[in-house]
Amino acid sequence: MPVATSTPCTADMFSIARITLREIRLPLKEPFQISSGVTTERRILLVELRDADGVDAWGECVAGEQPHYSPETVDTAWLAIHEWLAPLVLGRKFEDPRQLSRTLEIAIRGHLMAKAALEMTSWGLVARLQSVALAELLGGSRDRIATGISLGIQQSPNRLVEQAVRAREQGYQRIKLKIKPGADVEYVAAVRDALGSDTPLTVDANSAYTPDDLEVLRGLDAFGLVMIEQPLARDDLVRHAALQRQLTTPICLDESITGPDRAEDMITLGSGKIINIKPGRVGGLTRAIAVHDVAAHHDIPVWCGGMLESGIARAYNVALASLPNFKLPGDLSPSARYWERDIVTPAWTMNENGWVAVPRDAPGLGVTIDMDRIDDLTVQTASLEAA
Ligand code: OSB
Ligand code: MG
Repeated sequence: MPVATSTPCTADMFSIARITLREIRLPLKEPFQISSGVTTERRILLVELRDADGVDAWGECVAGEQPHYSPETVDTAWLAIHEWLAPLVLGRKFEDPRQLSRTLEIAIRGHLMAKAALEMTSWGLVARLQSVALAELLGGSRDRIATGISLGIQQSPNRLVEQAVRAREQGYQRIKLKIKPGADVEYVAAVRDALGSDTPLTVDANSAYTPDDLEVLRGLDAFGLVMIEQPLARDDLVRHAALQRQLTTPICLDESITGPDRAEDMITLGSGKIINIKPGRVGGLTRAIAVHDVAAHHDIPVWCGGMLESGIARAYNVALASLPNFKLPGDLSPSARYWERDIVTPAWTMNENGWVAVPRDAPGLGVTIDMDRIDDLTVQTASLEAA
């Protein structure tokens, strides 16, 4: 039987005729250090999808330059999309982005950030095709998102205190401190002392500790932290569960939660009490919503994490964070925290009380791609078309 390639797309279907990959280099205003490495300039992989009628949408891969946070990098994601993922989706008719998500999930192991880049952008495309705001397409109900800041590891406790004080003045609703062995209790104590007991404070270790560090981690219980994020290894839910039983501070998992199954495992084992959702980390928005739903079902609050992304990925994160179980402030800092000039207009802003507005009035992402800026920053491109 001939494959029905001539069937026109119904209103709900979409098809990708062309995928364009671009790498840009976007310098950070100041270096950002986490336990596993420092970033001074972002190499960012951008994705543009276009359907046969020329309707297009932009998205972004959150992989970093080095495999410090996850095994994926800009270069592995470029390879994965170019060689394996693009051929699976180009020219195919999909009923919705969820079907595209399943197609990638079934065929290819791993490469979640590469998959997410295509999958998320397909939501952007469908939002354009259906003339709805992305937040509405995702089922989000909020019109503003509480925002926190993530402060990188500093040279001294004093430097960190200065940054934390400035962040509070700017209105951030929660302050997160990156920590690592040797830059933990003393730093957190200094910040807690300077800010007083009312400012919501959290820490993020990016897997820098082991169960041997129990006494240091218990030392953090003294500071009334809202959570301690990802203290142990990414693939170690069992030891996180043992650690959680020894701590009063809730553990939040970031790197460990790669999809809804890991979220269920965390809940079953008691490995943590809060989940940081990054759609790029879990393979896209379909799976991010599935993690959100699993957590909601078990009364586990979630919040939206960040990956030093540009204003393009920020649009997807803000739309996702408008779902009801995003109950804690997200790492959704405004453009000016990271960049001299973002690659979208208007730039993302936060008001003086720490709220980011969810675009709801315009179809699609709610921001415009700054093509001049992107052209200036582009170092390589590749275009793939349906056969
Ligand atoms: O663990 O949340 C993290 C940045 C890079 C890699 C990992 C993380 C982070 C952040 C940044 O904390 C938050 C932001 O984008 O502002
Ligand atoms: Mg984290």
